[in-house]
Amino acid sequence: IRLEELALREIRLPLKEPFRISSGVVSDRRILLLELRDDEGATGWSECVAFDTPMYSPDTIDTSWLAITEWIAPRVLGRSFGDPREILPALERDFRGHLMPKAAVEMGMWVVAAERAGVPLARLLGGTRTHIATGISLGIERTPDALVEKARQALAQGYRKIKLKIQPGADVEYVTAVREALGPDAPLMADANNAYTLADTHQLARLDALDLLMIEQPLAWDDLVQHAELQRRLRTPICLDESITSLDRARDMVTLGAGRIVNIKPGRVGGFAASLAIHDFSVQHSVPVWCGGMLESGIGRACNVALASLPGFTKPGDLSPSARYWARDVVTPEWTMSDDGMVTVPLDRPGLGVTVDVDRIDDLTVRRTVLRA
Ligand code: OSB
Ligand code: MG
Repeated sequence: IRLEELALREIRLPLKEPFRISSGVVSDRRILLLELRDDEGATGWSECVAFDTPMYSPDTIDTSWLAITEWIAPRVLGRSFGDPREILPALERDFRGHLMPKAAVEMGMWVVAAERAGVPLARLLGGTRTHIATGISLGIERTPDALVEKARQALAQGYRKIKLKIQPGADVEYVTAVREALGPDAPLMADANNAYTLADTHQLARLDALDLLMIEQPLAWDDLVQHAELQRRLRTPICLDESITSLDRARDMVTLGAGRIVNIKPGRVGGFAASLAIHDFSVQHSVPVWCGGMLESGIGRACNVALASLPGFTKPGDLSPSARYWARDVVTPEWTMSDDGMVTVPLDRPGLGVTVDVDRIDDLTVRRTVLRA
């Protein structure tokens, strides 16, 4: 596979409602999309999951744009790769960080490879599932009652996992209200996006009484050692998100006991090859994994759904349907969920499995640039 042309574009896609996490809020989603074309004319789309600001990881839309045009594109354009697994290593040599733009290019190359091979992306990756259990991630609300209302709706819609964003001042009281309203069997979890320190151990331990599936990334975004200390004091499993940026960090998590579950976001770890490596390692070590989300458009969602079809993804993913986020998505058909909370893996055509609505994307585009070999 040889990349001939790489187009970058930024679109603006307003979320139906602002999404608040402990470290920031997203409302008008700026999204960086890539269009790739190889030397035989096969094409593919991919999405860089970075946000407007470095509130989740150091990557942003603007630093990703710079990284792709200055350093990533020159390493892949016009160069032959036997397998998409060779791409991340070629982007890692003497080139630190910038995992989200690296991932966007790497995943785009997998999409092109799937198109060329005439197979669905999910199958090229080794996926075996046809339907994937879906969860919802609920942002921080102003009051416990407002959160209870959202959580009630989510349960009624069929979601198999309900994730509540928490922060100091909006934690035990909020989660308790939801637990009481939804009952003991509701599949609840919490995600703190780094809002706590070990000094908050006592407060976090109060969540143990609420029978959560897991607590996601309570401590610093790049920490493993303190999470290990915290996990020793909690009954609830810790799930790591921000801290797992590679297979090595997943190994460290297991070695240190820093967590018991991994949220895999391909954009966070440098793409599909790294995601597959973390998946395989986790299966070997009996660590459950699930696929996280980054408020992606339908393009990034297609990549996540394909990945989540692998056998080790045993917990529901943050794979909400298009209508949860957008008035109208950029793909057809839009992503939907059945009444029992399942998303169907599209296996009836090659590549992403959905049609990219280029007219809609053109309408939303605020800048575009084309790079050639
Ligand atoms: O931590 O998983 C996270 C959204 C923005 C930033 C961080 C996170 C999230 C989500 C959204 O939880 C998941 C989704 O795409 O629905
Ligand atoms: Mg998270």
